[in-house]
Amino acid sequence: MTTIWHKTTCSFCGLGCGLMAGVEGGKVVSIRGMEDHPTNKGDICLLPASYPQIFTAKDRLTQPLIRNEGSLLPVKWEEAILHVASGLQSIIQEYGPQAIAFYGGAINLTEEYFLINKLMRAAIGTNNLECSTRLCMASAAMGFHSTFGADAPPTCYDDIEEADLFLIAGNNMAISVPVLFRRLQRAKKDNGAKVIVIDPRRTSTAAIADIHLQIQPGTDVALNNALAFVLLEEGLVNEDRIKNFCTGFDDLKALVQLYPPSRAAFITGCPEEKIIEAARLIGQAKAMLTFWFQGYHHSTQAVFKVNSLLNLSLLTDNFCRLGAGPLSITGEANALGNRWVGALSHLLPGMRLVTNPQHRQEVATLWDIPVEKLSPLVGRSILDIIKGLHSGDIRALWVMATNPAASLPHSQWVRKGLAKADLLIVQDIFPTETTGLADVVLPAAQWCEKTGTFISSERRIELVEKIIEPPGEAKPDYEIIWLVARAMGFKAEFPYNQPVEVFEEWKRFTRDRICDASGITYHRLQGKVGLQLPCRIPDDKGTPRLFIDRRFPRSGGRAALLARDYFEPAESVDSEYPLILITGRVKSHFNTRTRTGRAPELNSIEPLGFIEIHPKDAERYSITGDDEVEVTSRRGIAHLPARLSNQVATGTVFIPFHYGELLGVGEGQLANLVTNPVYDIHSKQPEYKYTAVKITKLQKGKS
Ligand SMILES: Nc1nc2c(c(=O)[nH]1)N[C@H]1C(S)=C(S)[C@@H](COP(=O)(O)OP(=O)(O)OC[C@H]3O[C@@H](n4cnc5c(=O)[nH]c(N)nc54)[C@H](O)[C@@H]3O)O[C@H]1N2
Ligand SMILES: Nc1nc2c(c(=O)[nH]1)N[C@H]1C(S)=C(S)[C@@H](COP(=O)(O)OP(=O)(O)OC[C@H]3O[C@@H](n4cnc5c(=O)[nH]c(N)nc54)[C@H](O)[C@@H]3O)O[C@H]1N2
Ligand code: SF4
Ligand SMILES: [Mo]
Repeated sequence: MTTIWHKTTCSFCGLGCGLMAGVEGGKVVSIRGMEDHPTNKGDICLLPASYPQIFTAKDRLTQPLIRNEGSLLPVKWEEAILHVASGLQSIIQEYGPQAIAFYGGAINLTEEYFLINKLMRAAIGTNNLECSTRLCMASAAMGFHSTFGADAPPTCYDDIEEADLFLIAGNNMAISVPVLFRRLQRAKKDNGAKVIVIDPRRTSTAAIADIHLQIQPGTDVALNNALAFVLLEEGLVNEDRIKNFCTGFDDLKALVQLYPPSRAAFITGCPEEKIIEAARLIGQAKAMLTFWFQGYHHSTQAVFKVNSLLNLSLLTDNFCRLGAGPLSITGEANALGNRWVGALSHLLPGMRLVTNPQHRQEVATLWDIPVEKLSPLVGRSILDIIKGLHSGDIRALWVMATNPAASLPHSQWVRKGLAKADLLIVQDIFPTETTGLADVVLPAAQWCEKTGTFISSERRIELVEKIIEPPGEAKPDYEIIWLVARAMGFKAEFPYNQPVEVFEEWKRFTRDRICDASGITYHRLQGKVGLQLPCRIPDDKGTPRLFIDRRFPRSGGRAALLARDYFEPAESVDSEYPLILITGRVKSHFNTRTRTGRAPELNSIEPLGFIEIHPKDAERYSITGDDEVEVTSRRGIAHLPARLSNQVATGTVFIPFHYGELLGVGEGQLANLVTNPVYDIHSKQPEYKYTAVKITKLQKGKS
């Protein structure tokens, strides 16, 4: 049989690698990297390579299910849609629109986020619209916004080959974005670029560092302020030049006086000389590119961490120049599309804000609704939605393409909340920890089974096309949304038949904004590599870099240097809970494992969870490798086999967060059984990377 190859884009992380999917007899049989794609140039990581096994997993959801006397039973689509629509309507009638909430992932299509935005905000009239971006990129978005006035990542991947210094903070890219890591390694080898890694663990990313600053978890702001101190102290900052395009210089200068390297060394546990050495490298770099990720965002100081890192780029003039600036990778495939469509409770479509009256007016005009229909009140963040389920203020929750029962912190509390909903609708492709709690399960078509757009971390918009049929009765999420909307009575507002119609409507919301997609059509993207937004007119080739004229979208046009004081994480270690738990990722699983756990090739690499313990700590607790360990926090208990490792420092332990109880793992390995549901007050992003725990040995390992 001949294989027909289709161009597509990876649906795992937000790097957005160009892929070729080989289809034979209506099945995807092979996935490889697209040779001439500018992002990955043919390279590919483990995850998409095994996707053919995910397509053929036996337990795909193929029929809508409704809970009846405790059991989820198959029903026809008409019945499921009617059930959802009438359930939502009766809750709106009884409790009002603020009793409804939606919670999505960040792997849906831009078109799908636009539709759910229209339904929630313009039709139902609530801003309780959230997505897993809250757990992932909300702090980057907020950091960008406060520092230079817009959530607009300014650099591009081609800056990698132009840089002579990579500053990588809280990002284990060797595991989480391997294609990017390899590109960076090549640039290091070819151009002699230097690497600084800031991470409390000795990761495989830190292994290539010229300087590894192995800080205590949560202490980045103190470190960044000390780096700024040295830069200023050693005359590595051109004050006059910086003041031309930045505000706040004097305030920042005053604050960092409180952070001499000696004090930062005390707070971070990182030797003073190393901090000075790193600052000198930063000050002398010709072009510094900075990367950061969840080591920053999963913190109650997340936005301050981002601001204080952006300060370093601004202070050293490493901004808006070839090879220089911040290059934050987004977590999931369409996390940037999700942000730009406005799928968080404080946003409106097209990089607009709920609280801005002019933005509300613009959106109301575009949707042709009275402006009063758009609530001026910021909706609930996802953890506040869970609180609302507990209190009874939220009565219905619609979940699409995310698995909150496994991925939110303090999962027992989350599950109790989800179970309290009068109506829990869960739209997924597989049975998950969350579908298990649902009143209605809606089977969705997945990547390659539907058409729409993704926007990658460098603002590149790509078309991902339908190349195979979804199994059984599974439907694209966009179709499910417009069917529910119509059944709720919004027929005129949701007249769509094809995603391209939604895309064309969305484009109008982007006009003259940084996310301007006016020059994009599906036709322009079809079979080709995407274009970088803004792309304003039909023959516009896109915009690789933003703000090259050093005019920022803040009043006065200058970026903000922000003086951010360090404070401690929300909970602290003590004699009862003496260890700091960090949670994160392994190479072979993606998030809650619903897809990677179904690819035998991937699953066999790390089929079970584990806890990494430093050999010295292990000795202290008489633990040897493979021993079963009980991990207890102030909220819950998990059980995991021990893995002794020098990757973690003494006093810290690490658990990968992927392991819910399904797919042969069983109860007890989920990191979120013990994590803390507290968040950064600015971004409302949870502190997944700092939990005080104790460990005890349960039983002797097999070996
Ligand atoms: N294989 C694989 N790839 C993935 C994913 C996956 O699940 N599996 N998920 C995707 C998604 S959604 C995301 S968001 C990304 C996340 O990608 P990353 O952020 O790179 O991954 P994490 O393992 O969550 O955390 C990164 C690092 O932060 C460090 N860290 C912890 N606390 C601190 C701190 O206080 N300061 C500093 N500086 N560092 C700290 C941890 O030790 C860890 O090495 O990966 C994406 N790619
Ligand atoms: N302790 C701890 N917790 C964490 C983290 C951590 O580092 N530590 N990381 C956090 C981060 S950064 C993130 S991004 C979140 C991720 O948390 P989640 O969003 O819960 O993770 P996923 O497993 O990616 O969930 C995606 C879901 O969508 C389904 N799906 C896939 N394709 C489609 C589709 O086309 N349509 C529909 N309807 N469904 C689809 C999948 O089967 C899966 O159930 O977890 C967060 N939780
Ligand atoms: S690095 Fe990210 S985008 Fe590229 S192939 Fe791997 S998961 Fe996909
Ligand atoms: Mo993420």
